Amino acid sequence: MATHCNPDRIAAAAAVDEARLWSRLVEFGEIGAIGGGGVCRLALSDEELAARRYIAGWAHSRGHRVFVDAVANLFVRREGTDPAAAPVITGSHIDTQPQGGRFDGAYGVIAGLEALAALDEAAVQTRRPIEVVAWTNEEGVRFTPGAMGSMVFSGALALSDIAGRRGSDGVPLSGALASALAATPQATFRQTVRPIAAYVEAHIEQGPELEAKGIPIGVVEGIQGVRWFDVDVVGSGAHAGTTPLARRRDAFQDALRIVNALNEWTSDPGDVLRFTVGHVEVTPNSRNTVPARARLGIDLRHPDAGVLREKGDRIAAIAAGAARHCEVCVREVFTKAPATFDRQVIDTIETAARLLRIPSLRMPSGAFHDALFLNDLCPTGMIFIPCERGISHDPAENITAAQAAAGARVLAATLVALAD
Ligand code: HGY
Ligand code: MN
Ligand code: MN
Repeated sequence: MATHCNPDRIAAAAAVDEARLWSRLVEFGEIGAIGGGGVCRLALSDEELAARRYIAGWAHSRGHRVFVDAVANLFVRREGTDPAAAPVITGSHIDTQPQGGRFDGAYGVIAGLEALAALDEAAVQTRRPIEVVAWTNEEGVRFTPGAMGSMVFSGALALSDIAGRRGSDGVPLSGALASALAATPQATFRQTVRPIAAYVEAHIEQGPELEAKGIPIGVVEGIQGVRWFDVDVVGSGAHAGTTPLARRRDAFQDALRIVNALNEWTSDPGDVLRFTVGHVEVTPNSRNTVPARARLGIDLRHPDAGVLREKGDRIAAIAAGAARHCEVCVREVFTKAPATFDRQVIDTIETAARLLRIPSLRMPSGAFHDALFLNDLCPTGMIFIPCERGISHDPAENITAAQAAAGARVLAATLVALAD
C-alpha cells in the first residue's frame, strides 16, 4: 500500500470519536431492546425498520446520499473525488437473533458511519466513494436463508427464487421487503452496483480469543464453511393417556433418536467440527398429545470443505436410519464453503493497525458473516474486536467503548487506504 496516504489514515483514525460512537451504539441498541441488555430486531420487523430509519436519518442529516436495492440492502454513500470509481464498501447487518445482543452486526454498521464522520471531520478526500451498508437478514431467523441480502447482492441467490417465501410468522417476504423499501423514503432505489473495489466488515469476534489474549484487533483471514438442514419427522398424533407405546408413532421420540445418532456422527475430539440443533418444533406441542410432527433445525460448520462435505452428506441417511417409527425428510436450506480472504485486504488491515500502534492478531472466523458472500465478488476482509467472555447471540453480549473505538479507528484507516 502506498505510504503517501499515511497522514490521511492517521488523521481519519484520530478523528474517530469514542464518546460519539459509544452513544450511537447505545442509542441503536434501544431499538428493539428486550430485558437484560439484549435486542430482538428480527429482519424486516417493525423494530428493524425503525433501525433503518435511524441510519437513513443520520445519513441525511450529514448530507450523504442513501440508496436501497431490491432486497432492501441499505447503503449510505460518501462521494469520492472520482464518483465513477468503483466504491469501497463497509458495513454489516442490523437484524438480530430473537434474544440477541446489541453489537452483533450493529457494531459494523455504526462503526462504518463513525468512520465516515471521522473522514469528514479530518477533511480526508478519497478517490473512490465509500459506502456503508446494512445487509438485509443476515441472521436468517425470521426468513431463510441467512445472509440473504449479501447473497442476492453477490449473485449467489436470485431474489425471484425466494420472493414467494414466508417468514416464520407467516408474513410473505415480498410484502416485508416492500415495507422496508417504504420505511426509508429518502433512499433512492438502485440496481446492484458493479464493480466493487473492496469490502471490509467490522464485527465483534463472538468468541473468546481476543479477550483472553488481551489483543484489541483481530485481522480475519477467512471464515469456516456452514451447512443448514431442516429435518422433518412425521409420525401420528394420539392421546397421551390412552395410547400404548406399541401403537405410538411419536415424532419427538424419533427426533431425539436422530439427534443422538447425529451427535455420534459429528463428535470430534479436536472440537473443530461444530454441530448444533438450535431449533426444535413439536406439533401440536401439547403436553397430553403424542407429538405428530417434529422439526429440527441443524447448523453444521467446519473450516475444511472436505470434512464439511463428508459430514453433511451423510446427515439424511443417518437421520432416516435412526428413526424407529416415523418418516423422515431432510432438506438442506443453506450452504457455503469455507472462504479465504484477500491477501491485500488482510495486509491493509494489519498495516493500519500497526500504523496506529494497536496490537492485532490474524485469526479465522467461526461465525459466518456477509463478508463470506462478498468475498466471491471483490477483495474482502474483516476486522474483529473482542467481546466480553466471548459471548454472542445472547443479551449478555458486551463490549467496551474503547474496544469499539479501536476497531473503528482501524476501519477508518483501512477505508482510506482501500479508497485511495
Ligand atoms: O450464524 C452466524 O454465524 C452468524 O452470526 N449469523
Ligand atoms: Mn453478525
Ligand atoms: Mn449473529
